[in-house]
Amino acid sequence: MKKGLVIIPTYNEAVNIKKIINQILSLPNRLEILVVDDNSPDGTGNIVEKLARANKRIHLVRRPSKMGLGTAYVLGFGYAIEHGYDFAFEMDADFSHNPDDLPRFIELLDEYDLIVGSRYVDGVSVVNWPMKRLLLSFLACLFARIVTGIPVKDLTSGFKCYSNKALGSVNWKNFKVDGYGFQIQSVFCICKTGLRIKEIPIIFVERRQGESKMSKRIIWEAFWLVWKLRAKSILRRKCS
Ligand SMILES: Nc1nc2c(ncn2[C@@H]2O[C@H](COP(=O)(O)OP(=O)(O)O)[C@@H](O)[C@H]2O)c(=O)[nH]1
Ligand SMILES: [Mg+2]
Repeated sequence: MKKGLVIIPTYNEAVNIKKIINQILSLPNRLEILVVDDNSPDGTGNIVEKLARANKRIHLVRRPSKMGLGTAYVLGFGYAIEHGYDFAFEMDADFSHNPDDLPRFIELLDEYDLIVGSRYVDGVSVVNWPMKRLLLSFLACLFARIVTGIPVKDLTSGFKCYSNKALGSVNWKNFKVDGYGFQIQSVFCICKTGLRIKEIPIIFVERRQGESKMSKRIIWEAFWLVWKLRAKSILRRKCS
């Protein structure tokens, strides 16, 4: 069986983390989990530390302060490469991404190097978002797709599975972006290497517990990034 890692960045996810870890561990794929916690004031790190002591499939990296989603993923990808995992997932702790979807991604790894869980591939599959947020996200993805020319409908998705080949094809250390920008640039870079990408439908459910950490700064950062990536494409510069 291939060895897979699910990377979950956390900041104040004490209400969700134990439940999501247990659900992932109960899947037949024998996945391992890496939580990257940024010293969450609500004690998420302590909960995971306790779980990790009792189960070797759970790993924890604690950082001293909130350093952003982008660097948490870069750390996780480095960990996956260093420890010889065959594939790695990006996933939120808040149940917006359903752990029961993970096997559907894994089945496609023989054919594809990046599998993107998509809200916009089969119509729109988002539950519990106000119309304004849905429109903003949908239009942002459309805008990013048109400007970058990358044929993926949900470029800001944070539910993705990378083969070790995909992880090794990108210079993650040069990524300077967070949140949505990180998601867009990761697909962009892998697409430019010519590796195979597949989008599969997921049902995205807005978090029921805890708070979103996305901000206006992260949205603006992604807006400017999209134009930078377009320029890189035209000038045939490296993606990162
Ligand atoms: N380690 C770490 N995790 C973060 C940070 N910001 C957000 N997260 C986590 O990243 C995931 C996605 O963030 P979330 O707030 O749900 O964003 P949203 O889904 O776009 O509303 C969640 O598991 C958060 O706990 C951060 O600065 N550091
Ligand atoms: Mg979320």
